[in-house]
Amino acid sequence: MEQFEKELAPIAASHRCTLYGFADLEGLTPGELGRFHRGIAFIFQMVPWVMDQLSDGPTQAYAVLYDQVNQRIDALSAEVVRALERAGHQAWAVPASVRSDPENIRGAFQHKTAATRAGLGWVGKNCQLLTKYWGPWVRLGTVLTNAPLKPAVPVTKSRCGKCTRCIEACPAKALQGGSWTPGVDRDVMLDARACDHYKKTHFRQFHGGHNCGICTQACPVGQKVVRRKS
Ligand code: B12
Ligand code: SF4
Ligand code: SF4
Repeated sequence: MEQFEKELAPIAASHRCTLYGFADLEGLTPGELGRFHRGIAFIFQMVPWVMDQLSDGPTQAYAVLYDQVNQRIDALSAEVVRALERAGHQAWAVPASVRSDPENIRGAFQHKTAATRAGLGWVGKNCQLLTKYWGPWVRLGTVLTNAPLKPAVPVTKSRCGKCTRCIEACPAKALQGGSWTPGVDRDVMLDARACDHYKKTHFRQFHGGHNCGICTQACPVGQKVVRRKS
């Protein structure tokens, strides 16, 4: 595994991946993905000035960035799968943003699960992954594998404290106020249908209603990034 780990660092850097870590996913991968007991979780920071302009909804700059970062996530994941296969392992790249189960509004595997298990951050009251440094101003990627990677210590606690800024900011009243613990039902934090409906009715011009980010912009942990950069 040492050889693969040496190869991974320059591959991740060449796609401008901000952070990555190894996750123990034993028992967490459903159905046909059950063969994969490890994950590599990737974090891609978003451009601060673009994120800071989302207080009234998505912008053209955000829609473009969303596309570009998704392409970088998928390109990095594909290259990492190839590197793992060359080393004799099986691997599968979770798509950056594909709703494979439209009925239940879910993907095939949740990037946030890999990220918390890889010790990279927690799920906030905005139902998004926050890192200490970038807050929720990040997008995520995941490669699932059966390679015996040494996993990090998972994050198991929210650091949101008493803050409620994202809940107050959401125009759809989709954020429910619940705090995250590993395995808690999504509904405790987010009414996914309300969020989805709001985006589709108000922001259809941006990727058919897949963009919003008002709650992401409002987060004080994200806002710190702007203050650090100015
Ligand atoms: C479907 C989908 C949506 C749906 C449902 C959202 C949801 N939270 O489920 C809707 C349309 C509402 C949506 C909206 C948005 N989305 Co969206 N979406 C997805 C998608 C494609 C699948 C999510 C899914 O499967 N949900 C099912 C539920 C059960 O899971 P979840 O909330 O994602 O994650 C849960 C688990 O990870 C669990 N968990 C965490 N750690 C652990 C540990 C253990 C042991 C266990 C058991 C569980 C567990 O906690 C979470 C909450 O319950 C993902 C991509 C992906 N494959 O992950 C992007 C994704 C979640 N979306 C993303 C974003 C940015 C958005 C929006 C801001 C829109 C935009 N791009 O402008 C909004 C934000 C809404 C919000 N406040 O959360 C990002 C989130 C980035 C981040 N920092 O977290 C993702 C990860 C895409 C990406 N590649 O970065 N989205
Ligand atoms: S992304 Fe969803 S939860 Fe966040 S502010 Fe927009 S509608 Fe509300
Ligand atoms: S706005 Fe506050 S409560 Fe919401 S995710 Fe950020 S720190 Fe947590």
